Amino acid sequence: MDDDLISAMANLEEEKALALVRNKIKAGETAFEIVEQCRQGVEIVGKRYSEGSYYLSDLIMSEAILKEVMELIEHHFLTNGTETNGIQVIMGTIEGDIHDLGKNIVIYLLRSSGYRVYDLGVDVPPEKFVEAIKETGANIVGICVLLTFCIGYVKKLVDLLAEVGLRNKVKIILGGYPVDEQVKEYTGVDFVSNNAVLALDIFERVARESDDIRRD
Ligand code: B12
Repeated sequence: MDDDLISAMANLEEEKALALVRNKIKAGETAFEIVEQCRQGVEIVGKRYSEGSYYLSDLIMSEAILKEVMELIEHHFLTNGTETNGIQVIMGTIEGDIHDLGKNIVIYLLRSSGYRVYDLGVDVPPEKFVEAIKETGANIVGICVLLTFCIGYVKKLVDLLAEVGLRNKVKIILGGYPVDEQVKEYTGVDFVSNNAVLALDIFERVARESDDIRRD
């Protein structure tokens, strides 16, 4: 994988990044490959921000560029949205956290693969996830968390699901920059992923291996 797009994203070179994306689409790279390079670039933006060489305005700029990239990608890889595999998924960014670029990418990839996704948005309290599960009957839940101090709310959601007797009826997939095996163990979720390719693999595996997954 070339790292030209990764560095254009990291250096916040908007025009260059968009031109590279257009070229990569023409050259036949997949949406997954392009998104992953952008994610790696934006990860460097985050590192520079925490080291103090980038400011909040730079985070905002990286958001703007990534949104433009996603528009290009959606335009080129758009499916007609009518094909569905009937599998229902609830997605949301957990309470206290408003990061949603990664969540929206995963939602886009899921919808393109035929999933019916209910997007609860950002800053979603555990109770709202539970309500949505009850209302829709969906039994796959995707949660996004980027702020480490919000990981506790994910645990709160898992505990709440146990309390109301729903924990065994749903599979919970947690995604976002800080998640790893330790976070999985602490929160009690079923799977974790910090990249889009692995995320889609997990959803496919859960759908394949669970007979009682809710379909339309
Ligand atoms: C862009 C950005 C912002 C944007 C967010 C815009 C938006 N609409 O999302 C803005 C400018 C608003 C922002 C605000 C803040 N941010 Co910010 N932000 C980032 C940055 C640079 C990139 C995040 C991103 O979009 N990455 C690109 C996407 C594609 O990657 P991703 O989110 O990881 O998603 C991928 C995977 O994780 C996975 N995935 C994601 N979600 C899901 C869900 C499921 C179910 C699955 C399976 C997979 C999955 O697939 C995705 C595709 O590959 C990160 C740095 C970083 N390393 O992540 C900091 C970062 C997350 N932010 C940080 C901070 C501190 C903040 C602020 C507190 C700053 C401030 N002082 O105000 C606020 C918090 C606001 C809030 N309450 O949430 C810190 C968090 C530190 C920590 N330990 O908690 C980071 C790590 C930067 C840093 N190094 O310091 N931020």
